Amino acid sequence: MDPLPRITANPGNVSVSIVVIGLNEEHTLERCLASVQGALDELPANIKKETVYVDSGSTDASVSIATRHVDEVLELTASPSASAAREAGVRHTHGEYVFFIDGDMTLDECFLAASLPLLESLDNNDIVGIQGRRDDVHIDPDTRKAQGERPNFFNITRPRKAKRLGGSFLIRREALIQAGGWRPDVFAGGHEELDLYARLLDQDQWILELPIPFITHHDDRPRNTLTSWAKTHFAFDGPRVDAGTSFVRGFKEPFLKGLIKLFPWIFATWLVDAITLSLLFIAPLYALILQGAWAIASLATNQGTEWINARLWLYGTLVAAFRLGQTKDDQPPTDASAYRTVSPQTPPDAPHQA
Ligand SMILES: Nc1nc2c(ncn2[C@@H]2O[C@H](COP(=O)(O)OP(=O)(O)O)[C@@H](O)[C@H]2O)c(=O)[nH]1
Ligand SMILES: [Mg+2]
Repeated sequence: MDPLPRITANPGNVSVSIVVIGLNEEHTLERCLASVQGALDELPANIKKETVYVDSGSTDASVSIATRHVDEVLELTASPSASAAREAGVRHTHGEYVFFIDGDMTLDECFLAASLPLLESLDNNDIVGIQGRRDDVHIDPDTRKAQGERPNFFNITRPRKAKRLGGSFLIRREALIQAGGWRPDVFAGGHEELDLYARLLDQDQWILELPIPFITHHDDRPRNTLTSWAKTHFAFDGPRVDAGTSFVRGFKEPFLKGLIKLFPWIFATWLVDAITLSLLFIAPLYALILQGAWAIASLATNQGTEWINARLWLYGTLVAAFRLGQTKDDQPPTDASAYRTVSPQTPPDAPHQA
């Protein structure tokens, strides 16, 4: 395969909607929205563009910053979550393609011009979106200075089907809607992207990952202390449990096939664990050998992280299963009643030429 797919198509009269979300992102939002505009400016003029920013009650200058940069600002009045915001953005826009980006990210100016014509020209139905090489910068929350970086977060060195989805990617609207869109009750940091991606994969649709400049994510969460690690992995209301919720849903709804495609090693490890557990009673030595062999196989195939993750995710899934058994599984509203338009500068029923 070529290192980069060649772009031969001349994009026709397609339309793209940019959905930016944020909650108290005044430090990064201006840069984010300017970078989005820069990337839109690189697109051919015959592509229709619309931009929407969705907020959920920011108490800082986010909303006023956004009103200067985008076509529309929506404020969610119910169900404040990143996924609810993205879903509201989807429902309020009309482009055949939707591009998501978080207010704490900046976009490379070439990404849309490279990815949109390519996605438009792909006629295989199983690739429905594109993401590029994401760089992360860790920001000290107090000083707002960069503390460190993690370039190429997903380690993309060649075009491939994405293994993970972040908060930013380009996607065909039709595929997104068909998969059921964003789940408003899956929370930020709680793997809402995993939840969506598993449903896309369940319908045999993938996001293509290209080694091209894409976004920089400015992450200002406190990190790497033992407490933050423990909280991430073992809190009853932590992301591990939220991810577990997607697993439980995957079994119930089901989009299990999508989850297995995303995490084959985790499911295989669960199976091996189950066999080990049964063997423990009849032939303990074989149980040990099986676990040892599986651990070695995991390391040898670079699946060591998944081998550990399997146990963390089992924890999250068990807690989530227990939770869902107790609570009603209701979806917060994301229709028009759930948000208000702050700056209706464009007619809501038609994408417009930027
Ligand atoms: N509108 C809206 N945005 C949110 C909400 N919660 C988080 N976000 C935004 O969602 C994005 C992702 O959240 P973040 O905390 O950075 O989690 P990350 O995915 O781990 O980087 C950021 O731009 C947040 O500002 C929310 O309730 N409403
Ligand atoms: Mg973030």
